[in-house]
Amino acid sequence: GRLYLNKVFHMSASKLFELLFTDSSFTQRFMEIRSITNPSSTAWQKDDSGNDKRVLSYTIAINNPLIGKFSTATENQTLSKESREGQYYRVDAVVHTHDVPYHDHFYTQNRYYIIRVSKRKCRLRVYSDVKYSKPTFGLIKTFITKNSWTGIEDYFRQLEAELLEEESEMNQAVGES
Ligand code: YK8
Repeated sequence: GRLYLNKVFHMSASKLFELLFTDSSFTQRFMEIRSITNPSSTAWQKDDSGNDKRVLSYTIAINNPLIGKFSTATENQTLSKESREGQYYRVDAVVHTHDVPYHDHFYTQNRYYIIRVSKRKCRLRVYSDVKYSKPTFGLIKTFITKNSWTGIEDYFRQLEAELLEEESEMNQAVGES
């Protein structure tokens, strides 16, 4: 996968996990900014293999005259059993967009790592890959891949900016302690 985000934040690893992977007010605000509507999610639940899973669904705004205005999306998240509370979290997120052309040909695989640096610092790394579930050739493949990369890059650039904003608000509230 390609590395889209690699950044140290001044907050604990468990705090960052909570912001990104629970129904936090941060997630709600970020979705609003991204024009993501109708969100719903299942609770984290352990599966047979010992990983935790949840499923998110939402509608994203696309606003591309060639592709459409909106698409529904489903995101299957897996929190690896190798994760260690407060130390290390790995979440794999598989995103399917259902209402775009060739939607049954491709999906996006995002891998999030949250790694403790110190008590109040952690690193976030996000790798992303466009995957093909059907043979896809030539122009169509180029078109899908380019569109996906642009969309993914933009999304994680904004996620980083909003997390930095959240971080500075949090640390102001706590003071320099
Ligand atoms: C998640 C990757 C591709 C998709 C989109 C598809 C165009 C297809 C063009 C073909 C619209 C929130 C994206 C960007 C939609 C948004 C997805 C988000 C940002 C027909 C020529 C949604 C992370 C994520 C992953 C993949 C993104 C899609 O948390 O271009």
